[in-house]
Amino acid sequence: MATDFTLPELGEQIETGDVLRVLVKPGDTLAKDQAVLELETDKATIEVPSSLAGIVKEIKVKAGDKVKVGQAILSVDDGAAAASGAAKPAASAAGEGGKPVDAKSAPAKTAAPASGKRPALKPDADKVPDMQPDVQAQDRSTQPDQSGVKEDDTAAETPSRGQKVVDISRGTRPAAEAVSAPEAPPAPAAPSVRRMARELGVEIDQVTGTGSEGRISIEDVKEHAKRLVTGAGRNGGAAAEPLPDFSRWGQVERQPMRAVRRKTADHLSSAWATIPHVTQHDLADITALEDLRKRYAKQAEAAGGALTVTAILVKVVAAAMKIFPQFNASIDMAAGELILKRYVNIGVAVDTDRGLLVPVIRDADAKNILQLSVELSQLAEKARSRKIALEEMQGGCMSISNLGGIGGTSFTPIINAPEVAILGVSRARMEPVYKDGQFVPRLMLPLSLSYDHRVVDGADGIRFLRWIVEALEQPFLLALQG
Ligand code: CAO
Repeated sequence: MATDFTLPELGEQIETGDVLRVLVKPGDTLAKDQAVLELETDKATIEVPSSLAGIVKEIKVKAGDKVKVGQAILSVDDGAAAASGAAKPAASAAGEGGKPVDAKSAPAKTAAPASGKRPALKPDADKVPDMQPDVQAQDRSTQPDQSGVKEDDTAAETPSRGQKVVDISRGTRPAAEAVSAPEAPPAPAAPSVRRMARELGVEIDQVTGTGSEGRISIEDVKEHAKRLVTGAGRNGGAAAEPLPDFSRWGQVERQPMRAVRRKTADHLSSAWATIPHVTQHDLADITALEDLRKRYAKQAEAAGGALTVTAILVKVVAAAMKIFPQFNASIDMAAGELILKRYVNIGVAVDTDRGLLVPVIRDADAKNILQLSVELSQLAEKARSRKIALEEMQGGCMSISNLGGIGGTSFTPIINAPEVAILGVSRARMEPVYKDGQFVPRLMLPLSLSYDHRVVDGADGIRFLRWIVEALEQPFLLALQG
């Protein structure tokens, strides 16, 4: 009998994706957990594993299609699947018959099937420790293991491409390492409440539940949505003007925006419209630092990293955030509260062929520059090769955007909300600097700090930036105060 395989839950807040490739064709014998689709979502490329086994009868989507959670992807005749598919997919997040286990009721983050196994499509960066240096262990040790959820043991035995619970990358991820992955506890909410949150575009994890043990009700979700609307004034209430007919002036071509581009556009317009930005510029004399960087470059190389100015800046910015905690905050206008973070995670903007991605280095303050240079190289490579997981791009406290490898003298970076500041870096160049009565050639690095003026006053903004400049000019300051 032919059964439809529908697109299962992809993770919190992800409802759609663009089909990059269909990995099977009619007539193929499909095994349970075999990857059937390569999908690009807002931030990551994932492979979608099948919960069905059998003979592929019909493919219902094609490359370039936009598909939604719950949409039929292909149909499978399970009558011929005795060998590989006879067993019920009890350990899969997708239910029998290929239907996601109540896709609405079981968002990836929260759904742990009765077997205690993780649901199918949870993008979980913390499950990618194999790509990380030793520091990752230290990293994880700072995070509570709240999940108690384990990976599919079967997958651990036979880690074939299709069996990964979440295949953000297209490589294999040893499930044995994934077993130790910590996971945040699910927000306590009924399926109908989750559905409502999704429809309203509300992140269920952000909602405060008023029920017993923090259970979230529909009213809580509505209240949260109301606060978002009245408090944040999303997009400043300004509607875009209608576009003219450009073809009146010449030939034009319309191209669909890719998922990452759409997400970037939404995110940045919202940040630009809702955050009162101020940008301050300064110059750091990195002549001495450049000598040090060159002297120790081999050590970083031997460790598998690159001792670049960005890696050094991650360390400096992390140290500065500890000294100026108002930069390690988020603002909750609706509640009239500042949220101060006791961890320091730094996002680094990476230019990829899919667009801008911002992987996050966790607990950057606790890592040395060598460790950071290795981690940054790995994360940038993963971002560029589409192997980065969604969660590796979440939880940032402040971001760094270094365009200096390309050029430029200064720019005004847009804050990566809900963070409150971002450091832009332009191209270092030799400049004549007046020193001790004469002009001397010095290597000057232009820095541009944008901050949320609701949270940071101008005087604090320049103190923070000055501290960064001084730490770059006198690295001893890092050891002394950082
Ligand atoms: N000034 C002068 N030279 C710089 C520099 C700077 N600010 N930043 C980097 N460079 C140099 C590096 O030293 C390196 O030179 P060598 O090859 O001689 O060693 C070269 O430029 C390339 O550096 P890199 O880009 O490989 O390494 P990085 O760690 O400095 O940067 C990363 C890593 C990921 C930040 C960078 O590759 C990148 O993607 N930058 C773009 C970020 C972006 O798109 N921001 C915009 C966001 S808002 O629209």
